Amino acid sequence: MEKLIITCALTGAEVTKEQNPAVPYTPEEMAQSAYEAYMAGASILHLHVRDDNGAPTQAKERFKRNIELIREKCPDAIIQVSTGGAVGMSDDERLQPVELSPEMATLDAGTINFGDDIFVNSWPSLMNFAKRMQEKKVKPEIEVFDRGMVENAARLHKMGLLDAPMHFDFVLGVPGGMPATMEDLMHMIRSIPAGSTWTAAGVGRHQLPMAVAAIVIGGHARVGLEDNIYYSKGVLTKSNGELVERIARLAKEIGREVATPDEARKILGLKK
Ligand code: KMH
Ligand code: ZN
Repeated sequence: MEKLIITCALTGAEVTKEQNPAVPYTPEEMAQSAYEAYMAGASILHLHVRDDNGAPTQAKERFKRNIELIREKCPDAIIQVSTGGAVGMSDDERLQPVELSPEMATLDAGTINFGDDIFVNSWPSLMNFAKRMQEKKVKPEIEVFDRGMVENAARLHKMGLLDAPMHFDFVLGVPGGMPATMEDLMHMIRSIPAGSTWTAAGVGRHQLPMAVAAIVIGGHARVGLEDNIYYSKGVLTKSNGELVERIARLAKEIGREVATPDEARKILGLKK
């Protein structure tokens, strides 16, 4: 099996310090949290950023500041910006961090119910996001919340808007999306084009079992406070680093080595 790429989703748009004080908001907190995750074995840092009040923002300047501080502490980490942002943001708002030409950005591949909200990603939007990433030479991580989204990605690929090999992130356990079961994960793995790579991101209590499944099956794993604020049932996690450290430790125990950022680049076909 190839080495395991660990992605850390540091803060997201939905979780708050009221839920877990370890959720980073400021650029300084983000850089420290990124550093701990990186030192524990994360090679990809999935970024949302917050404004001075802790609210999610896609402002380019705020992303730039966060990335600068993260770069000082994690010089070779792969930066993956979110273009999902938060529910209700416009496409133009969401696309701003792509202008900074990060190595990777997320491409949310369809519309779903998202808890009480609707996360809107219309077909014209998908074409727009894919085209912009292609123009900026940013590798998309295709965020898949449901099976039909793999078909959307395949259609974008046919149209020449998504380049192979594609990288998918299966987000399992969002209320409104596919559940986090082994059957669902296996079905998703079988549905993606040959030669693609994939990551599993379980939400809430599903984070650990989905990451372990990915280690065993040969995919890659995403953990972090964006998706889960607990270490175990009823016990808040102390940090992103703690969540990454456990996955790195389990991978080693199971006999799967953890990829460095440069090894992750090779696996994903990224040029530094
Ligand atoms: N915050 C969610 C609405 C992504 O990063 O691309 C979307 C999200 C996915 O977090
Ligand atoms: Zn995200």
